[in-house]
Amino acid sequence: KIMFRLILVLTAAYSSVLFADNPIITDKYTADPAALVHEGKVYLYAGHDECPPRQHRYVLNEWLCFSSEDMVNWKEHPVPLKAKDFDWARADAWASEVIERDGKFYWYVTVSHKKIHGKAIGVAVSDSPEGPFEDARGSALITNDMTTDVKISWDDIDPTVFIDDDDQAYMYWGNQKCRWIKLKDNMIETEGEIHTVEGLPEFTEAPWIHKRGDWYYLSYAYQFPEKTAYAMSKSIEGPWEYKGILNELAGNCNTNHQAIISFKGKDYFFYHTGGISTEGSSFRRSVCIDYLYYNPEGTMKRVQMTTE
Ligand code: FUB
Repeated sequence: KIMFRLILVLTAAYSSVLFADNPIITDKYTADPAALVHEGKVYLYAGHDECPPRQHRYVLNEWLCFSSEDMVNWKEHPVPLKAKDFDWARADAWASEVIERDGKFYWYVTVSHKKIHGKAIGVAVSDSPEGPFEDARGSALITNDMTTDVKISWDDIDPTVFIDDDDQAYMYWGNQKCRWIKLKDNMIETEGEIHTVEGLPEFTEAPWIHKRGDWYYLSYAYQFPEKTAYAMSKSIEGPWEYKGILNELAGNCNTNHQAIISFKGKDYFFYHTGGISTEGSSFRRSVCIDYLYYNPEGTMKRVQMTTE
């Protein structure tokens, strides 16, 4: 009987080592994943949740970078960017995304502005996806006073950047309203007007743009607590047609922030949950990854969140 129990315990321990791989990073809290595929590797960029014990608020001072060749083993690259690397920023390393253009890597980030009340969007640049990164302009790309129809101070957050087939770059972002603007070829200046996306029901925040075949996809955090919903379009500038829920509430966490990529013939959905936190979870989040599947007509199947 003792032997039988021992075998059971050993089997359970072995299984958990082999299969319990969500969340993917377990030695620190990681939030707001953004993923980049480059030269046979996936780079994961995430905010570092550092909320002190017994407190319940967002404390993020830096972003982290990890890479993997197989989506199972992740290597951390030492702290490549902090909110304070932007001289004009006060704090708050909120959601971000990295994109490559002509051999340079541009990291679009959300921070709090020192002088202009509210959140702002900045951009850092590096010659390598692993950094080191430095502020690319010395000033914010978008500040809270540029969009005055939403009366909260955190409506200019969560940038996602996409380069279309004709090489025109676009940045989407927002909380409560989803905005977009063109970027100049240098990737560090905006071009033209700020637009507001129509037709995204209950848009909260966290837009992510990706393209597959002829379809553009705009996924976003929906309601609060957040699910992930998405819309599709035949053009990056819309109109967008709402397609429904892509991911349910992320476990014990109020926010739900996704990134979507294809890598080595498979599609992946990155998100965060409060998975490994023992003390409140909305402020101690952990990045998870699950497979993403498409239907034949291009819509996306609802994500099955797993612990594997
Ligand atoms: O991590 C801070 C904020 O929480 C992000 O900018 C939002 O997307 C939400 O996840």
